[in-house]
Amino acid sequence: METEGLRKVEYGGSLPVQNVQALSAEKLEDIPAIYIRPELESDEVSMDESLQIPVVDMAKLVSDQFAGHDQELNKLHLACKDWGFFQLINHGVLDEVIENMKIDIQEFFKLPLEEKMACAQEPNNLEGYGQAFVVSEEQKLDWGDMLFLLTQPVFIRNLKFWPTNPPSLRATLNKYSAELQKVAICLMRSMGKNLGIDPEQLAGLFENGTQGIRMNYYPACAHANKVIGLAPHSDATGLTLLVQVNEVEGLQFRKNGKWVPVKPLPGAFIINVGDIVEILSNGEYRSIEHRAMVNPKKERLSVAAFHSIQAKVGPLPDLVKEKKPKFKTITHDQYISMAISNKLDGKHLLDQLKL
Ligand SMILES: O=C(O)CCC(=O)C(=O)O
Repeated sequence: METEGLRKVEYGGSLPVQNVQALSAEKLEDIPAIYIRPELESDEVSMDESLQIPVVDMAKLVSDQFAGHDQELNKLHLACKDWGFFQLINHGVLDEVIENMKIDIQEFFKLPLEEKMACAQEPNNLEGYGQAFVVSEEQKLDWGDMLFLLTQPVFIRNLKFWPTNPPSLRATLNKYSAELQKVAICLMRSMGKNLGIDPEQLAGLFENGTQGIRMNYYPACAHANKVIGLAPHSDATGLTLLVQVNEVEGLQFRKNGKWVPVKPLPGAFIINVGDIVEILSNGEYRSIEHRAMVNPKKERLSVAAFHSIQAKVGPLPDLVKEKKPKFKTITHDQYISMAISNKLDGKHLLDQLKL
């Protein structure tokens, strides 16, 4: 599939709303109604401890000399087909790179509001410090703030949104971004093998693609069972690599109508398939709805790296030679504008593209 040429991508914007960290510091007895989610009362959260996402060992995936290589490829294939989520161990990214990312982002969110606002979002631009996907005055709001930055390729970086404090953050993010991009591309190669296509085709799309990193901060909330940190959504991008920063759990994904809490393994990346990979794979792989919940006593932080393509979005031609395409093919620009107008809204974007 040909790429459409790299350029700066316009990701639309978010309406400015109150900073949640500052709001939570007011220690209000009642929180504003705009954060209260009545739907949570009827939600079912799975208590089944055995329902945990698959764990994939990257060292076994990359080398065919490794005993268990084929089984690991199969494990990855089933994880992408049946779960849309997995944890990746032995990924080769040094602990130090991940730990520095965790330390620096915690330092950033600890800064006084005025200092963080030096990187504030601007109208019609999702990058910067603020909130995700607020598109109407009426919509319910998430109990969280975030810093979103476009990180790869290097020339799309908009450094005015990159914090200068803590002083090490820019270099830390630069290293983290490059390392995770390598892991994502490597996984694409294995997914390509599993899909029975030229692995370089899928890897190449992501090599020529983009990466954005969202650093999420969910303050503690005394009414944690009534609010959502990040509303249910599937990722409009291709592949997401997430780390939970401070041991506070909160990520849940939807399986068989229930919300299943993820228990992160130390040092692992939590990986999920996004809408673009579901489309490229002609529906073979699944992007799954997930959400972030809030803790009543402790703040929660996470760092999500989103990997995407800069090419037409549609099933890979080699996968629809003998099979009917399940999705329309549209230009990258059309895809981006649909993704923005759908905001974080379940899986509506995919439904609109289904044939
Ligand atoms: O905070 C989390 O665990 C989930 C984050 C997430 O889903 C996102 O940033 O899109």
